[in-house]
Amino acid sequence: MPPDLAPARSLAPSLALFCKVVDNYGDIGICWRLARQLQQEHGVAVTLWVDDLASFRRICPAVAPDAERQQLDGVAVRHWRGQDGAYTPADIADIVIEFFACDIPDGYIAAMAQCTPRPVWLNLEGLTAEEWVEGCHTLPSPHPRLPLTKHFFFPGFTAKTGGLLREAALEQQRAQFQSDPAAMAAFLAQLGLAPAEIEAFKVTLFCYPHAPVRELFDAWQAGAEAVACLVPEGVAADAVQAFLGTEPVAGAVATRGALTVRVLPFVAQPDYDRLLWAGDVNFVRGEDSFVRAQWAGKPFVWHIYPQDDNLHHKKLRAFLQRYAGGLDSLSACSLHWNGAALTPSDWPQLWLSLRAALPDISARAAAWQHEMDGHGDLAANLLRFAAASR
Ligand code: TRH
Repeated sequence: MPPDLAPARSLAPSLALFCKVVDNYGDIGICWRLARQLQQEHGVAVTLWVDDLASFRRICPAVAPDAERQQLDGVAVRHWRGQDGAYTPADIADIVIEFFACDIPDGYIAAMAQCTPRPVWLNLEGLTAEEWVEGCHTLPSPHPRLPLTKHFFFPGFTAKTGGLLREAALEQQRAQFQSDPAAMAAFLAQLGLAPAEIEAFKVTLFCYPHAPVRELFDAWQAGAEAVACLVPEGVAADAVQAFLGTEPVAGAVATRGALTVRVLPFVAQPDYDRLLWAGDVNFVRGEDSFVRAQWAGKPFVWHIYPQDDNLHHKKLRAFLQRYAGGLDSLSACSLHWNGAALTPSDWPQLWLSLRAALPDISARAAAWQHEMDGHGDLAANLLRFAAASR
């Protein structure tokens, strides 16, 4: 830990993180990851308030879906049932984080205003590679009535942002796993893969339903190389069912031509990392799996979360500009995968070009990791900012 982080431990003994699950698993995925890291690496006493325990349980099977309060991996988890409730200053944490501008209860805010000193209040925003983020990171937003100031905290890809979530031991765990083919094979076998699938070129597929999955399956099926496509249960369900000819439940598998599609159980977060480490190419989506794919050091194709008026295409291009300069096949594949290309999609050709460029794309993945490392990790950056704000 850098020496200038040391005071954060004593200045930030408690932290409340409020998470509203808007959609899918990324909201709770990010908050759960951050909560654990703050507790485990920095000794912060974290309370995670979350409104949807069922979604939480899919990425963390230890979650009890009916519990008002539970302790998980050293984190106090509270079921956030609504905006009502009475709070006193004794209930308020030293650092209060609202994720994605979710409205925290009025009573909690009123009690925050009564604290001495006042808590550090942050709005942890979504990840984007757009340049404007640098100007907005850490900007203050005074409360209209109460003596409180909230600050924006943006994750990001440059030194003028909060950086990316990354656990201190992650790189070592990944290196160990990837240098141990027996462990990797055992892990994949445990997920149900047959030896031929473990030997094949492995693609993990996590995307939104509108991705052109059928076209990609057609290209792989007609290709010369054996491809094992591993799809978590519930993902691209229509295309997977059409390929399998059966319900796409965990364990379902079919081979046509060169392609085997296998439905995997949804796994706990640490196992999803292992899956990405074992993949030869990873298709990821949203925010958290997108970042994990970057730490996996493997080539990846990102399906960005769709927004109105195709705002997400701008964000996709901003990322590709930072990441994929000189890697035309990766840019082309990414734009076509997201429906953002200006030309018709020729998936056999797009895939062949990407496949041929994998050594260059892998080299870029390693250089990118190194570059991102230089910005520190989001949890440490956040604590450093909080300590300086108190
Ligand atoms: O699930 P996502 O699409 O989530 C989000 C949310 O929709 C959110 O509202 C939106 O703002 C955001 O995307 C951009 O994709 P994401 O972010 O990749 O989150 C998935 C989480 O699920 C991530 O923490 C990894 C985890 N996961 C597992 O733990 N096991 C699995 O088997 C899989 C496939 C994923």
